[in-house]
Amino acid sequence: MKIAAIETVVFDLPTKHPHKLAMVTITTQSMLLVRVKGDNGLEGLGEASVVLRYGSETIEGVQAAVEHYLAPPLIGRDPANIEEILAVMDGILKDNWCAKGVIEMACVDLVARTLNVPAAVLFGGSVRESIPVLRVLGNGVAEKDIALAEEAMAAGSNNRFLVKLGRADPKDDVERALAVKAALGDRAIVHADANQCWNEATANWCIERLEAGGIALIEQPLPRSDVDGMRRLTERHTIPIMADEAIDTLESAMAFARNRAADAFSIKITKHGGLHRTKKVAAVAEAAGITMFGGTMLESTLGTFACIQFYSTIVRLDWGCQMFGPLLFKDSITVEQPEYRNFAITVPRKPGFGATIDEDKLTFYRRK
Ligand code: MUC
Ligand code: MG
Repeated sequence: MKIAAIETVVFDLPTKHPHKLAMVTITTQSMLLVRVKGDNGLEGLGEASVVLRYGSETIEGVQAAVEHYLAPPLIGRDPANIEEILAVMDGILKDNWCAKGVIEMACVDLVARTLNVPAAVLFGGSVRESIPVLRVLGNGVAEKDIALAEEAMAAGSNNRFLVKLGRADPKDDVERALAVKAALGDRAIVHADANQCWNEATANWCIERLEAGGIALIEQPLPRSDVDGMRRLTERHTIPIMADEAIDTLESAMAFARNRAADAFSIKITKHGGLHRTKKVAAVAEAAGITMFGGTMLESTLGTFACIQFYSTIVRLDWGCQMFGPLLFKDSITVEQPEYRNFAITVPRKPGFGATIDEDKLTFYRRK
């Protein structure tokens, strides 16, 4: 099979309520749909979702990188030769993980659909039928976060939550996270994510209090480049420390593994530049005894289907996944909707990622 065409569409999905992160407040999330068309008449779908100031890419930049640089030399190549596809893209642009990752994602979907197997089969097969799913609480106000968590628990969609910190005064942040944990008690697991906002002294002060108040895990407390600081926090505190922004390339994952600078990694397909590269990062983590979390970049249903298909193959996914995007958005651009049940998301068994585009919805949400 050969790649006959690669097409892109930017679309913007509104959220049900503002989602406040340290970097940005999201009311509309911009995503890029990539369709890789095979000469066999089938197409593979990929989705890139970008959170501004999380990494360095923008959705318009990802589209330009795909359209102008990465896609043209891939036409006529076999999408099953993923290592070759990755090498060709690396020969054209440095980094640009999101742009490379979304093309690779669509190639994987196309190959799996052509073989008529779920994409998980290409990554060793699923080791679970559903994945416990954490919901990020991004209201920035304890009462609203608690109300949202109670609603999610009553609906059976989530009993794991994450409080976003790093935006406010550290003392207020800690108070808010502890208020959420105190209200939910033993009924829920609560993580905290500082998205690189603290220095080491602040992190030590906050982590001691968060741990004492029953928070289960601390994500990316320090700036991404601070491997030594993350190692010291990991050694000093009993509560698990997770690396997120700090690990993107295989080399950065190796540096964290070698230094044991985290207890856990948040892995993400587009952050690492595709499913194959994410599997390599997972292998480094596994070898170092580092557990994993199936992270999100706030994907819509399409990207969510791709992520859960892949995450179902990760053996040490001890922290479950964070694929709550479809619960935050008002609408979706796929015919199929993910199933959230028993606090977990079901892994579909359909060919590829198991998602098809609702063309009317895409027409409505595509950027004009
Ligand atoms: C993260 O884990 O930092 C993107 C959306 C969200 O809620 O969190 C970020 C990712
Ligand atoms: Mg994070």
